[in-house]
Amino acid sequence: MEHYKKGIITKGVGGIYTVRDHLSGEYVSCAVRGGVKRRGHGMNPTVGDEVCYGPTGDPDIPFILEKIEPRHNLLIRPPLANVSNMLLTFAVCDPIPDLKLLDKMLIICRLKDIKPIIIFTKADLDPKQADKLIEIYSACGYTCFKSSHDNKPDSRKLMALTGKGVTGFAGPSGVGKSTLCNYILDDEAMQVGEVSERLKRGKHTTRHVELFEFGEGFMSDTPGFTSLDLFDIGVEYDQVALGYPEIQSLSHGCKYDDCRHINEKDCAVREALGSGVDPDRYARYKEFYEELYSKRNDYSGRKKYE
Ligand SMILES: Nc1nc2c(ncn2[C@@H]2O[C@H](COP(=O)(O)OP(=O)(O)OP(=O)(O)O)[C@@H](O)[C@H]2O)c(=O)[nH]1
Ligand SMILES: [Mg+2]
Ligand SMILES: [Zn+2]
Repeated sequence: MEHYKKGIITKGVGGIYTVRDHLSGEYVSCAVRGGVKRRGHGMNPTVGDEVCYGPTGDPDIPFILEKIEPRHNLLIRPPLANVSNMLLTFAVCDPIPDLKLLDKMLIICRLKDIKPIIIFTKADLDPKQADKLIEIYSACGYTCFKSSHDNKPDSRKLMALTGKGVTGFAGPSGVGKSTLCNYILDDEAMQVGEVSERLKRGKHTTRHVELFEFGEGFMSDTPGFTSLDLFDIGVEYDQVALGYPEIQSLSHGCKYDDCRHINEKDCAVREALGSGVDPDRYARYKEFYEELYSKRNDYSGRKKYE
């Protein structure tokens, strides 16, 4: 594959993929050869994929994907490969924040080795709720920002946090992901004195994932989504705590090494409810744990402490 060019998929619509060449920075359109999926071990080309591509001789579609490099990770929602950071975006209201979805995304970020950055948008609509949510999630150790019509996160601060990799937006529809993505790209372009490659979609529902150059890396606008099933994704009940750093750090104080923090005696996590542990976050932890545990249908070999 030495003679092929290398790049990253920035967009894929109707079987045609836009690839940004790593050396020239040029964008080219690529078709897919039937065999690429086989050679790529059944991988479907996905935005964020590192690829090799070569010429076709056909002026309509001048290039073709030859190979997909092994991935660091892959997300189904939003559909993105090789994600380094995720901007978990939730409105403080309109639509009301789906904190179950946020907590699920935090579990997935830990499992997939993705740095989560939480952004609460529409803070102008309910400033108190914004501050409350920021307080809860910052106390767990997460990096949080609030964003409103006239006060958005600084693009330079975000760039310092995100670095070279792919940064994806994730969150429900209508929370303001595209609005913020536009703002951040414009803000960056202004600061470096360039014309921005602004998303030209205004206030429309986003239909496709697309990567934009951001600092040394890429930022993706993505369509919103509402449902996410931890069981379908393959999350195990004993992985739920990965999305709850406050629970993990307290668990050293529990009487039992394998405390599940459900109904065990002398559980440091449950003793900290309302002080170190937010009761609503804990309720979601318990719900996810119990749901995955019963779906796994494996009650054997587990100690009961009651
Ligand atoms: N009040 C207020 N409204 C906002 C803010 N940010 C975005 N909006 C509005 O929210 C609506 C949805 O914004 P979008 O940016 O299209 O939302 P999205 O998350 O990209 O939605 P999808 O593409 O469907 O996933 C628009 O009418 C925006 O003007 C904000 O900070 N405050
Ligand atoms: Mg959008
Ligand atoms: Zn415990």
